[in-house]
Amino acid sequence: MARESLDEFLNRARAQVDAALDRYLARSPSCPSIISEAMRYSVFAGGKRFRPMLTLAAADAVDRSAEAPRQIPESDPAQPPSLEASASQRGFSPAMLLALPSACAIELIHTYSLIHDDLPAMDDDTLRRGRPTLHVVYGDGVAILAGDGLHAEAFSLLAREPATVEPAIVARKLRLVQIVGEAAGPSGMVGGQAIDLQAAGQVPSHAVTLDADGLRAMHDRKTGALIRASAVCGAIMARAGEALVGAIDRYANDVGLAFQIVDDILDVEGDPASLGKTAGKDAAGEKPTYPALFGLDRSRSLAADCLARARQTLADAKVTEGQLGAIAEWVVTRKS
Ligand code: GRG
Repeated sequence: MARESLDEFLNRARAQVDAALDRYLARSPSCPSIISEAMRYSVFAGGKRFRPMLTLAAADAVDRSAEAPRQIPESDPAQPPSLEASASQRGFSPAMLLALPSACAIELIHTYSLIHDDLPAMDDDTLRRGRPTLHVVYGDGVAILAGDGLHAEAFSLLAREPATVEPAIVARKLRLVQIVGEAAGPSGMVGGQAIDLQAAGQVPSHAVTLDADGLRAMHDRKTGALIRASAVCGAIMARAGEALVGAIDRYANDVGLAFQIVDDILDVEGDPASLGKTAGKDAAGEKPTYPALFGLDRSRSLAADCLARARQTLADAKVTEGQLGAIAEWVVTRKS
């Protein structure tokens, strides 16, 4: 059978992620409708779902690789609710189904980070994913609370799903809570965002100037950590051994760096209509970026180096690529 194209995989996986997010997210009367509406405004605003795709593709790749069994024997046949049943009919492997909640949890954290990043106290942006930012529509207070709500929902979801008392799966879920918490917290995304504020001169008493190493270190925390966690969660839920988890982590490290470099390039070159956000903001804010430090050509070649290293990592670890290679390539060649 011909291998599914990346587009086919993305369409299939996105549909499952969107359906699962809709099912998982609290709504009235379990929470006030204004919070439900605000969270959903941002979660369903048309994001690319890059991180959940990485989680699912990593789970699928591990499932296909020799080191892990193709089936997950300990999944509990008494448990699957209707979402899992329908996902299964659409060709999701058991490993991908086990990874789906963590894929969604990470998208919730990513969405919260964008909501807070857009606030006047942070990046002060009025356009995101082609629509007015959440605080423009609902005000700063509700936007802060919607971000807080998504953050908390993510950890509730990681603990809750897949709903099973199977000890091996419960142990993996607990490991994911730690990994995602560290990636999103002060050692990861929050720490990176703090450095970003300092570098942008928004904390005058603690301003810093970043050189190339400093820029890399900021991005490793701010965007890289959550991207790495996305892939690693998929691998762990698919029962990857430690060597394979390590390889997927190194692959995602390069993919995350490429993602950020390309994002910086698009901020200079991108068409605002297809970017869905305000282009040229980095330069306008005199932010340190790859094009600013290295120029556009060298930035492009740095991103291409990341792609080559990511592919080599998979080959060295004898990972059956599945969609992981194509996703890395998409990151480097995407136009928006
Ligand atoms: C507020 C704690 C806190 C953190 C915010 C990630 C972040 C930290 C800010 C986002 C700033 C930014 C635009 C970074 C560039 C890379 C990036 C994360 C782009 C947005 O991610 P995409 O392209 O967005 O996956 P979509 O809309 O497709 O989900």
